[in-house]
Amino acid sequence: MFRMPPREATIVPMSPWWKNAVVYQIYPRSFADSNGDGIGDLAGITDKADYLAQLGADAVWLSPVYTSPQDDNGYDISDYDDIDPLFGTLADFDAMVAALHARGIKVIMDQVLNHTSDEHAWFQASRDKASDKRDWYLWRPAREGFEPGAPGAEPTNWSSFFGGPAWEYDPTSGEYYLHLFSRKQPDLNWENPAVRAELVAMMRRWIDRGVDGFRFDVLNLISKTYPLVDGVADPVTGLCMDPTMVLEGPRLSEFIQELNREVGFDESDLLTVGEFVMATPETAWKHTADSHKELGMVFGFDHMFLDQREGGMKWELAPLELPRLKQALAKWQDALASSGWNTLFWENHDQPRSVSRFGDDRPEFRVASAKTLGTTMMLMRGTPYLYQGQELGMTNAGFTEIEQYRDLEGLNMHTMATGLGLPQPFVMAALAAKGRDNARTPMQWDATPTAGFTTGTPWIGMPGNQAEINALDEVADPDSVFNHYRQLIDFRRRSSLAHEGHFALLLPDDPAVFAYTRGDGGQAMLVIANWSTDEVTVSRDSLPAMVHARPTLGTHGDPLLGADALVLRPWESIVYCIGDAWRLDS
Ligand code: TEU
Ligand code: CA
Repeated sequence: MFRMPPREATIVPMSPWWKNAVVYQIYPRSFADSNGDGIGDLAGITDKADYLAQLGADAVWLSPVYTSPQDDNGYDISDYDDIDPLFGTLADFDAMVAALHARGIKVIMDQVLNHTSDEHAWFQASRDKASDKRDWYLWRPAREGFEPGAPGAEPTNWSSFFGGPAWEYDPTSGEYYLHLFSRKQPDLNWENPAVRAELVAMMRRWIDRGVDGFRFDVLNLISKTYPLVDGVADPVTGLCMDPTMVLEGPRLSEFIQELNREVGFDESDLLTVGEFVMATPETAWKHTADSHKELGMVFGFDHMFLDQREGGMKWELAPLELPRLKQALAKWQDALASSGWNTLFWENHDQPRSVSRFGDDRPEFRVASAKTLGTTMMLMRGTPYLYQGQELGMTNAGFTEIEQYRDLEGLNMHTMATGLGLPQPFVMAALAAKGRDNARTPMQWDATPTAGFTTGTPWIGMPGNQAEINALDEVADPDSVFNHYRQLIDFRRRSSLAHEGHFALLLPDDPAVFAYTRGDGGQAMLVIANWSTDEVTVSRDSLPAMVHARPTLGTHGDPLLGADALVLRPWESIVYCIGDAWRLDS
C-alpha cells in the first residue's frame, strides 16, 4: 500500500553534504559500556557502529569526551587535546573514527569554547594575578564599596544558568571570576587574541585526526558586552535572570567569522552547528546565511519553551498548545527559506524525551506517537538531529526520589526550590517533567536488567521499561519505532523534495492536526499528522488534491479516506508525494 522510491532512485544531492545528512547524537556516558564500569565509552560506540549504519545515520555528534572532572558530564573540559580515561584513550578514539568512517558515518565533535573547567591548566595559571594567563578569563574586583567575598559583593548581579551568582570569589587573588554555568566552568575571555588562537589550533588538530565537524556549545555567549553591568534583579532570587544580558555580544559575528576562516570550515568541508541560547530566527539567519561566512546551522530553542510559563523558567510547567508549536517551527522554516539553514530536533541531552513530552508515552499510544513525532520532524526543511534512544521511542526516566538524579542543574534547582519552601511534590513533578537526566538514562539495547548497556551497575538509573522498549526487539520488528525512523531516513535520502522543497504550514490553528507541504505545483509532498489521542476528521477541501495519491509512508496502514474527508486515527501520520525527483505517483 505504501510506495517508497525505488532503491535505484537517485537524486542529485545538495551541496554541501551536511544539508542532506541525518545526524545522530550520542551521549557517550549513556550509550554503551564496553568494560563494565557502568559508564558508556568510546569502545562501546565502536561496538555499535553497525547499528548506527543500519539506522542510516550519516554523522554522529558526540557530546564531549575530552579530559574533564565531569562536574557537568564533560562540558567542563580540563584538556581539549586528550580523551577522558572514563571514555578511553586517543587510540580508542581513532578506532571509533575508523569504524564509523568505514561505514560512511562522519564524526562531529562537541566543542565547548565559552568556558573551560576550573581544573584546566590555563585557569590554574590564571588564578595568579601575575600570570600571562590572568587575562584569559574574566576576573573582576568586588563591587565598589563592598568587602571582597561579602554578601552582594559580586561584580554584577548576574545569575548563572545553573542557579546562584555567576561570579565566584577567589580568596587568593581577592577577585571574582565569571562563570555563566557552574563555578567549575569559568568563562574564557574571547577579547584576548591568544585565547582565540589557542582554540583554533586545537580544533585544527582534531581535524587532522579525522573529525568532520563541530557542534559549538553555547556559542552566542562567547562575545560579552562591555562594561559588564547589572541587569534587572528577579524579586525571588535577587539576581538578574535575564540571559539577554550575555547573549549576542558586539563581536560575535567577527569571532565566528574568524573561526570559520582560521579553522577552515569550508576547506575542510565541515559540518558546523552552533548552539544558540535563546536564538531568534533573525539571529539564526544572521549567523548561517552563506555569504556571512559563519556557521552551517544553529540550534534554536523556541519550540522547547512552549510547555512552560511564558517568560518563566523551564521548571514552571504549562500545557503545550499545538498551534503555538507549529507556528514556532514554521517561523524558523520561513526565516531560513532562501538563505541560511535549519536544524530539526525534538531531543538532545538537555531535554526530556519527546515521546513523554510532546507525544504520549502510555502503552496504547507510545509507538504511534513516537513514529508521528518522527514523521513530523524528519520531513521539514533542514538537517535532522536524532538523539540516542529517540529512534526507539525511549521515555522519560520516571524518577521519584531526589537521590535518583545526577545532573547538577536539576540538583541545584531542587536545593534552591526547597530552600524557598516550595512543596516537594511540586518540585519533584517539575524535575520529573523537565530534568536533563530524563535524556541521560542508559540506551536500551535489550530486555536484560541493565538493558545490555553494561555488565556492571549503570551510573544512573533506568525507566525500567526495557522489556518493551529495546533495540534488539525493535530492529527485528518491522512495525517498530526504529524501523519507522529507518524508513524515514531512507526516504529522505532519496527524496529531493525532502531536501529542497519549499515549506508551507497548513491548518495553522488546528489544535490537533500538524500538516505541511513541501514543494509546490507538480512536485509536492504533504505530511499530515494527528497529534492527539482522538480520531480527527479533516475535510478534503482543506487539503491539497494529492491526498488522492497512494501514500508514500504512514503509521497505520491504508488511510481512511472518504469522499469528503480524511479520518486520522489517534497519532496517525501519513506522507503523500507527487512528482518527486524519483517520479512515482505523477
Ligand atoms: O547547554 C546550554 C544551555 O543553555 C543549557 O544549560 C540550558 O540552560 C539547560 O540545559 C536548559 O535546561 C549547553 C550544553 O548543552 C549543556 O549540557 C551544558 O550543561 C551547558 O551548555 C554548559 O556547557
Ligand atoms: Ca566504561
